Formats: sequence, C-alpha cells, structure tokens
Amino acid sequence: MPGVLKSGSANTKLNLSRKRFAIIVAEWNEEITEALYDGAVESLLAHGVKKTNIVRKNVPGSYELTLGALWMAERKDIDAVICLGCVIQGDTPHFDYICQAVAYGITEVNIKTKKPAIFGVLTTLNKKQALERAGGKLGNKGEEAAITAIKMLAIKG
Ligand code: DLZ
Repeated sequence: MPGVLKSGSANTKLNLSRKRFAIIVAEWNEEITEALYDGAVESLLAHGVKKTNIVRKNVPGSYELTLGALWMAERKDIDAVICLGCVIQGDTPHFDYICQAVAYGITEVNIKTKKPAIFGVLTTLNKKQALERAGGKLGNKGEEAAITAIKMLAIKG
C-alpha cells in the first residue's frame, strides 16, 4: 500500500548508541498513544539506541505536546524529540484548534531549538482510523516518527 512504512528502517550508518531521545506522550486517547509509544521505542532500539538513552515524559493532551517538546529540546543532553498524540474529531471545532496549534507549535520547536522535534500525532475522524495507524493495518506511526527522528539526525551528521 503506498505511503505505508512497515517495519521500516532508517537505513543509516549513523552510530546511534550515544544519541538521546525524548518521547513526549499525550495521555488523551491513551490506548492509541501507548501503542504509538511502543512502536517508537521498538524502532529506536532496533536501530541501536540504548534503552537508557530514551527519556519518556507524559503530557495531559496533544495541545501540551508543544511545551513538553520545547522543554525537552532545550535540554543539552537530548538530541531529538518525538511527540506522540492522537486527536480524534468530535462534534465541535475543538479538533481543528488542537491540530493546528500542535502542528504549528512543534514546527516552532524545530526552528527555535534547531533540533528535530517530530510530529507523531494522529489526527483522525474516528477511533477506527486511529487504531489502524497505531499498530493496525496501516502500520504504526510511532515507529515512523522514530525513523524520521533518526533520519533527521543522520542528515545533521
Ligand atoms: C480537550 C481535548 C479534546 C476534546 N480532545 C482531545 C483529543 O482528541 N486528543 C488529545 O490529545 N487531546 C484532546 N483534548 C485535550 C487537549 O489536548 C488539551 O489537553 C486541553 O485542551 C487542555 O489544554
């Protein structure tokens, strides 16, 4: 299926054993975000990242990912930040505000800190779509977010 990364690899020669990653996990839609987290960690470990070099921080919801990411990216000992969340559309425009704010916020973190801050946020119309992208038939976007972080570090060198 086009656009679906299954058990993907960053295919990089970069030595990741000393790179440190922060993973920020939104607690809203926990069932989904925990699956994204598992996918991200599995992928980092498979690429040679040490378990002790992965820092996890929870934030209440996806809206809070921006500040969580900024705090982590500002730390000297963190090389890249992976933001994981899941926003599911409801009956009000809340969805649009959160999605726009977090997308813009995480972009700002990249620019301000010059460190990769990866947008691993599902923005779906329903829970079924989210499950499909959190280890279901469309892969695991947490895993893809981890690969993206590694690829960005490899580009930086
Ligand atoms: C309030 C809210 C709603 C309605 N939906 C979601 C959601 O689907 N996914 C998510 O991660 N967070 C949601 N939130 C919480 C907001 O992200 C945020 O935590 C609150 O608005 C407080 O700032």
